[in-house]
Amino acid sequence: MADKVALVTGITGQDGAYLAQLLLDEGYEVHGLKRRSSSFNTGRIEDIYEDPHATNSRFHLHYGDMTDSTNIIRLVQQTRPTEIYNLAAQSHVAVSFETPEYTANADGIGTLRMLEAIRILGMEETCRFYQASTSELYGLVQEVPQRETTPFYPRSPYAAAKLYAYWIVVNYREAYGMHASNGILFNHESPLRGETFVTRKITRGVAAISLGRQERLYLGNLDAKRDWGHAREYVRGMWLMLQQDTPDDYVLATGETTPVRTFVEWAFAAVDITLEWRGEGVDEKGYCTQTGRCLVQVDPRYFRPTEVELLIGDPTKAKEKLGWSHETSVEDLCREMVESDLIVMKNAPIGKGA
Ligand code: NDP
Ligand code: GDR
Repeated sequence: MADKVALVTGITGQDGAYLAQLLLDEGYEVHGLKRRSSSFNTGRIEDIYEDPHATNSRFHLHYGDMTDSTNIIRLVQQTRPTEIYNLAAQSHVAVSFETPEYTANADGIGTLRMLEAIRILGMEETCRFYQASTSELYGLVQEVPQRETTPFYPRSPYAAAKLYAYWIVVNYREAYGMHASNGILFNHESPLRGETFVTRKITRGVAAISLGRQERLYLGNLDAKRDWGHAREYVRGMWLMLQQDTPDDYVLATGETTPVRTFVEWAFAAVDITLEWRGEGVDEKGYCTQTGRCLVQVDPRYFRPTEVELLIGDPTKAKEKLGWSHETSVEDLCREMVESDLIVMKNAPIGKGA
């Protein structure tokens, strides 16, 4: 059996794809939990997918679901991981208001199921655990910049579920001496970002508009501010947390915040379109070109019942203890995403969605 065996939940998601590549590069045997889907859901990991019939394959996918304890226990028993990265979640904040019970089950209790599997199998001393915690825990602003000691104030069913997950990780660490750590990650994006998160929605929309394939982009709250970094850099921080002698909780962030509105302007600038703001509302108001063509309109359907207005993280602890810091600026990230979507868009029709 290999020395370094990782089990990654959420391997088909943005972070799972980058983390799987990093772990393979670091010499791990990688097992991923994927959900059964009626269509292919492995697009992000196509490049690292290995034929299961190949000998010496170090990459293995297993069907599973965070809501199924039997599956999780069996998976941990079969794969005997030395490190578990728990990334699986219903991760869309707005959707969590529509599916609060499912979100609590998958994101909150799902984390408990994974920790219990380690305990039931007597692997507390042999298996390290990473939990995908989030800056959404901070919610309503209590302090800026937000750091590990800032009080939490969740503002969505998603954040409340992740709050339970955060504390159950802390509790299992203290109660059973497990090497379990929370990464409190601020927003991180990439060309692999899910299409309905705001950055990707913008960069896809901009690519489609610039190619004449879409008339207009409809968005919600343009005044929200986020601390956006590059996902590839953040998964390295996850891995570093599990390489420490002692478990702990860390903020990963850039320390800079940007309004959604500015991200929109940068994205259009990347395709040489200059926009001017003509106020919110319907008809020809919103972001328009100088000739008056309205390209971005605010649609209240994308407003959330409770919003997180401002996130800006303080990554000092991660820098000092892990030697981690971000590299890519948010403006470069935006440009990379637009350029990638232009390529994607030229090869595939645009879908509809939030
Ligand atoms: P994604 O939404 O891209 O990926 C989520 C993954 O979880 C997918 O693989 C998805 O499978 C899987 N999943 C969802 N529900 C279940 C379930 N019930 N059982 C098993 N698998 C499930 O998220 P990201 O990669 O962006 O984020 C990874 C983790 O980090 C999430 O927990 C997220 O909440 C958290 N996080 C993300 C941040 C970010 O900015 N990206 C910031 C802070 C925390 P499928 O592909 O089939 O849908
Ligand atoms: P967030 O990311 O809620 O921060 O959660 P998202 O990109 O969905 O929203 C960021 C901000 O943009 C505003 N917004 C819109 N959002 C979406 N999705 N669609 C729109 O049309 C739109 N218009 C404006 C939102 O209101 C919000 O203020 C992400 C997820 O990855 C979580 O899983 C993770 O925990 C946090 O980041 C950190």
